[in-house]
Amino acid sequence: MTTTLKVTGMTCNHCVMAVKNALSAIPEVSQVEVSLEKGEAVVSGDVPREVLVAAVKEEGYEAE
Ligand SMILES: [Cu+2]
Repeated sequence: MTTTLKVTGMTCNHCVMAVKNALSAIPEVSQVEVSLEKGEAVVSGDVPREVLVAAVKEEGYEAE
């Protein structure tokens, strides 16, 4: 299962890494691609969208 999230608040590669690490830390997540240009995170893994959104928000960014 792949989930695409709109992530706002990312301004540089550090932000991208922070979001990527936060999502990767979820055990069920197998792969994460984060695009700064698109403001988007594509997450592979059987994880409810709310859990992914919560992880991004915990890192200080907005996701929907
Ligand atoms: Cu940054």
